[in-house]
Amino acid sequence: MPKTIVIDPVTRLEGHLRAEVTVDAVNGENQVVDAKVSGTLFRGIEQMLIGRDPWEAAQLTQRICGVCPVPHGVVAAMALEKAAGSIIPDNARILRNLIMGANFIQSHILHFYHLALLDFIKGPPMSPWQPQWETEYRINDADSARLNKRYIEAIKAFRQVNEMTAIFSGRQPHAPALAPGGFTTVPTNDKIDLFRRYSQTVIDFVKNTYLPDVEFVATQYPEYNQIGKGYGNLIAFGAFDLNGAGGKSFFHGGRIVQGNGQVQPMNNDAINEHVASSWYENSTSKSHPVTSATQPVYPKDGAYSWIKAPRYENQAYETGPLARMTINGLYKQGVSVHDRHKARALETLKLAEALPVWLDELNVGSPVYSSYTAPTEAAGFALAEAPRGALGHWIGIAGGKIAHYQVLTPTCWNASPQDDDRQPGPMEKALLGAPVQDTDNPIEVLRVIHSFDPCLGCAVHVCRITRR
Ligand code: NFE
Repeated sequence: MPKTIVIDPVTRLEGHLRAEVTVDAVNGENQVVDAKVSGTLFRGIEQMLIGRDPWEAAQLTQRICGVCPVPHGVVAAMALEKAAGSIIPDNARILRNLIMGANFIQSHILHFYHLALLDFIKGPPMSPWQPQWETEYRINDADSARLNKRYIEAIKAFRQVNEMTAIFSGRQPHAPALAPGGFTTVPTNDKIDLFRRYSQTVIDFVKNTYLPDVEFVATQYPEYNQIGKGYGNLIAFGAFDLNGAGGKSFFHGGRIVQGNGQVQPMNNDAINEHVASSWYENSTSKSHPVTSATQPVYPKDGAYSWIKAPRYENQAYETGPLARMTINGLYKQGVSVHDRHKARALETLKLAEALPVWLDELNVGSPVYSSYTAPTEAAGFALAEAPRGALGHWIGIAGGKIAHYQVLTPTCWNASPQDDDRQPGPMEKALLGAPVQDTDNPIEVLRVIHSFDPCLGCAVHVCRITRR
């Protein structure tokens, strides 16, 4: 008999995700035969920006999320710079790479130790480790105790990485020094020395702790090398401009179709957002972010999410560290739950080792900001990467104010609902076929979902306005 399980909210992720899966016997094994994931909060930031000074987008869009504010601020600034036709000084480009790199690293460490690891080990009998699903945790007591201690060690590690971002951006989260045109703080020898010292600690933590722990968990649950595969369609926009001309990036963008290894070009004109399953006006469906509107309609027949369904040539794509690393030829093992964790950890090391190199390229005393003339009628967009994958901002300016704004986040790609052709989103597809041993404790569903590191705050762009 098929059984439908609802997990609402799915915990240990950012924001609010609801998962509804149907489990049935297939060839004698209970597995997921249908999956729907929903963003259950309203997406509001774009409307809030309408009528504002374009300059404000780099600050306000950072409030979409406390985990990845830096890429939102950087991409918003880049979109306005494109609209204004302005070019930032080299120091600002390097500072952006440094604070974005540190932001990715803190997010990845936080994800593994505080959000994903407890799917695989039994925690101590106290909060915040309990309650946990009543299921078989295969890792023995001694190794579980060792890994549980990491919970605290990882807090220390990512706190320090956040401090690295704050050294150059003024504060973390939500960097005040990040502005269209460049930075409002300057690099000094003291700041550079402190950042360099912290970089070495991070490299050591990732190399000696994070990477071995990810590998160890993978050896204990080898079946997750086969579970959670999904479509095998991977997309990246690319990020970390290395030469100022936009011609050379630390991660280039591209696509891989159905895991065939061949990297195809990525052309943003081929992106559209479907809303058949989303609580938005149907007439806006399949539009490109440069024109698409965010018109809420609730309730709506057939809809089950506040997340739109971005598609590339009307196909669903997974994005994130695994997509970036695979598209850049730096990861070649496949697509699965463990592949997402392993690629994320390997990317963390690659970025941590890049930080001191970029730091050497800063020029103390050289400019960090170029002033520009704010356009009155213009449009611009910027594509880059956030920790969870491909991120784009589109801005339209009329009468000197924001007339149009669209944000396309990584979790919109990954946790998207079914599209207009009823194709499931990447996370929904990855859940199909996942075995579920005990429908009262569907831990396998959580392991697949957490491997994507979803952030629903980003996906629905929620904003809470508190009135005094
Ligand atoms: Ni809220 Fe974010 C990242 C962005 S996820 S964490 O990474 O953009 O959609």
